[in-house]
Amino acid sequence: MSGAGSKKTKVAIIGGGPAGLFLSQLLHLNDIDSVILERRSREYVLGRIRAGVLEQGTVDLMHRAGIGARIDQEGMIHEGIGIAFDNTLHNIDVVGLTNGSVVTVYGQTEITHDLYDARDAMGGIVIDEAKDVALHGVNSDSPYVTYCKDGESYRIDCDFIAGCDGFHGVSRKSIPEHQRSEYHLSYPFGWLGVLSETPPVSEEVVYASHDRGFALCSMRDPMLSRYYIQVSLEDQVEEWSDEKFWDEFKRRLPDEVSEHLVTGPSVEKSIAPLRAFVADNLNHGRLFLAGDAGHIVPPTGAKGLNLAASDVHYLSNAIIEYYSTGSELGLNRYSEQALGRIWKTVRFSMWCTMMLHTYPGYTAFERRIQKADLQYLIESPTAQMMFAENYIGLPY
Ligand code: RFL
Ligand code: PHB
Repeated sequence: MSGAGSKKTKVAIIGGGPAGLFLSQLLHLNDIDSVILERRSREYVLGRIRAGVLEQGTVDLMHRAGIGARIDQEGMIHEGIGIAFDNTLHNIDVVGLTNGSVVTVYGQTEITHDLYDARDAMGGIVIDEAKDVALHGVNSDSPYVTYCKDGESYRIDCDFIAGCDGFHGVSRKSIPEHQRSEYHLSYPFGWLGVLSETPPVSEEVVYASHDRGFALCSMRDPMLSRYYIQVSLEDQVEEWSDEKFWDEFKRRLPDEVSEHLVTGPSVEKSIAPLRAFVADNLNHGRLFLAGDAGHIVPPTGAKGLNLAASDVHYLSNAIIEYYSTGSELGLNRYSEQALGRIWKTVRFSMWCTMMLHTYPGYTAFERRIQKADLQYLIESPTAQMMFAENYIGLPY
């Protein structure tokens, strides 16, 4: 191709979110070089507010990637979780039900920071504001990617391409449609999320079901709260003044929780639609999909980032095995192995979503069944065990 230059690397990674950064870091620690191509600026990527609840497997992956020091200091260990309905708060004793397992609250923004710092310290190559990224020759032994930056075009030859570019990325779409099988489900509502520099209303994360809609109390640190409410898909974020948000949020929480609510100006506010999606093959020739590029779960249950971490665990191991032994066994198994855990986690996220949200058009009968589901959960040790086992994260 004509253009400003070409490079060669072992793994071209599309997307500099957590999946791409984790993968590049783990490969580098095993002397496997990679180049990350990220469409956005670093400032934009580091400014995104997203996940907050991490399974132990994700924390372990951070340690494997050499970025465990800050989460060990600043991560908030959570031993239980609150479920609220009918103006009452119930606690699920996650640590007791799982022989000592916990989750850690630590923002995705902080993980991304830690990963960028580690990549910089090791001289990792992350090309930001890479435009028009395109994948070529994924079914050949010599794949390559092309992109433009500052008006110049470039080519990177590689052994493998990792598609870590999220749901809207280019990697999955570069697989011919007749060779893709995808499962999609859209929910008739979204989540309005607010970040506020106020002390969290509860020590635990609280999931609240209310006739007016779902609400969620989470946090980032002792002076930073992260709250969500279910909203209609037609709602625009501009329609939600801070005052309107706090008012609605408060109404959906039990009195014993809302009486502790401290309100303040929002420092971030956004609406995300809820969807579920699985690409039923994460491998096409030399292309491997990981994270949101291959699947999306509705955020009830806090699984999206955690699934990206388990994908990267499997994929990094397979690539490391290939370069150290020449075996392609792990690479050939990657899609099936990752999808086994993904489908079970999609199931859990969808069940949580179904139990906790109000659905337009639901009959009184259907609402009663939701309540029975919640009642059963807080009364039955068996149901709580199932919940806790999934919440801490299924084994890798
Ligand atoms: P990302 O983070 O979307 O990163 C993909 C990156 O690829 C870039 N990109 C491209 N680069 C080059 N060329 C292109 N053509 C490109 N197209 C896209 C993008 O700019 C981006 O930087 O995907 P990744 O790495 O797979 O990570 C997945 C997670 O971000 C996601 O699953 C979680 O945030 C989901 N999620 C949660 N997950 C949890 O585990 N726990 C939670 O508590 C949790 N809460 C949430 C969430 C997601 C939310 N939203 C906004 C969807 C709460 C919310 C509200
Ligand atoms: C969050 O802290 O952003 C969060 C917590 C729990 C969820 C989703 C998001 O289920």
